Amino acid sequence: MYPMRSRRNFLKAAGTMAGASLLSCEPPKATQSRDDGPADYTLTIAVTPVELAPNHIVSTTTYNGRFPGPLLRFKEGKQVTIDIHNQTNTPEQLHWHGQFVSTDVDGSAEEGTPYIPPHGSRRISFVPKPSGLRFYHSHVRAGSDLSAGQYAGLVGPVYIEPKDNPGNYDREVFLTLKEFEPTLSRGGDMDMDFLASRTPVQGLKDTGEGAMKASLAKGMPHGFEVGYGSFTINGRMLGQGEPIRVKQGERILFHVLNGSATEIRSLALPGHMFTIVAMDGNPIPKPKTVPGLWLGTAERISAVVQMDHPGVWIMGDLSDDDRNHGMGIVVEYAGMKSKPQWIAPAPFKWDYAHLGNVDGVVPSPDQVFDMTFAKDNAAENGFNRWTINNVSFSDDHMKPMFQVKQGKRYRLRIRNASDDIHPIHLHRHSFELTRVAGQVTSGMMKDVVMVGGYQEMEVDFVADNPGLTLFHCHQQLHMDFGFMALIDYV
Ligand SMILES: [Cu+2]
Repeated sequence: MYPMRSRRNFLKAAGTMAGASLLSCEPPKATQSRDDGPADYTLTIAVTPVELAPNHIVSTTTYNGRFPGPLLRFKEGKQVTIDIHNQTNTPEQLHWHGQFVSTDVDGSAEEGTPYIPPHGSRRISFVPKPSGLRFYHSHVRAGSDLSAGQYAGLVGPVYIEPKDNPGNYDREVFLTLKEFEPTLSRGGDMDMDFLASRTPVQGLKDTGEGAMKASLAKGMPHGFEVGYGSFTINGRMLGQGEPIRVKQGERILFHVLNGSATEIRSLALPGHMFTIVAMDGNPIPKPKTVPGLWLGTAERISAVVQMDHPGVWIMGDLSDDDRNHGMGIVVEYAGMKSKPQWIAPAPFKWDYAHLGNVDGVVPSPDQVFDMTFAKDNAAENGFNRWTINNVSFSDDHMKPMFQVKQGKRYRLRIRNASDDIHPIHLHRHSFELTRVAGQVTSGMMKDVVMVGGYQEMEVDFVADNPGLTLFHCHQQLHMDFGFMALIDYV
């Protein structure tokens, strides 16, 4: 075993962290993977204050006393050792989202990863891959406790440097979008119509609406939803942090992470377009230029913006309400001083299929797994209970739902019999989008994708990382109330 860090050393480390810029990275120390040597990185989980704005300070659980957690820059294929200290009273899991790691370090109790015990530590080592924008976050069940899980400040970006870097940009800026001060409400969720295909599949709609009608007829209220009091980019409300200072002609590669526990986010910059080069860290077949971005919970987008429209602008969420409560950051051209301006982009639809190859051809899967998602309104103490193929995942229902063999290709044929959009996530593997709401596509590898209300989707994955593998909706309120399934290698 390795010695615990002394409190004095921790305070010293925390002080260094607090002084670091939110947009800068902390370079790794010398790589060292011996059990008794120093780790490459140390992450300390503790309840700390986070200053969202002057005189607007929240107390929440963070990594290294800051939000977001420090940007970790790894090199693809080069082993890293990380010490994780848990200074809270509850067991923690730290999930390496989007990486092909083993179940021992993935950070999912459902797969068998050991917890980081309360007031205890764990040292882990793994080989980072694949390259691109990944992240780390808490992976514990919050349930009705809105201080736990990803409702807390337990989110931080990871960038894995590719072995060769062909990037055509001047510099990188990392943006983590995240809300604070969550509360429960019963209003029902807002309808969002940004996805390209909105024509519902009639059979799914009949099922979903029938179930909801029957529940309401029994006198059930609508199930709880979560709302937020404050909205931030890199932990600061709009106008409260340092602006992003740019020069005319610069090409900036934005790495955008939706670190929300439950929300779908959007982002636009008046007078500028985004050229998407990677989704969830994976290069897309051909860069595509769009007027704005949409990201489901846990999705990431890497996009280049050519700075060719001088001014002082608000880069922010398309929702006026959320932007006015902080979801934005100021972009300031050199030499320009004025009140930051927001101008909404012309309406546009978010079309996953067109970000991939629309006429693409994919290998036939060895086997197809059907999955139907459904909501049982307010069935669990007022919370909606979620099912996959009529099974609600819980401590009593953890049996793997699907079996795979190493090296085979599998297709998940997904049918969403609910009106909610679900950002579904597969651990320890990437999947290829092959059909989105009836439209064929190929070449886009992701680890989270939004399935529209009453819509269908097909994604393929190759079973290339043996061990229990968790599939779930990344919306914390959904995953915590049954929306999970395990896949096992046989
Ligand atoms: Cu969901």
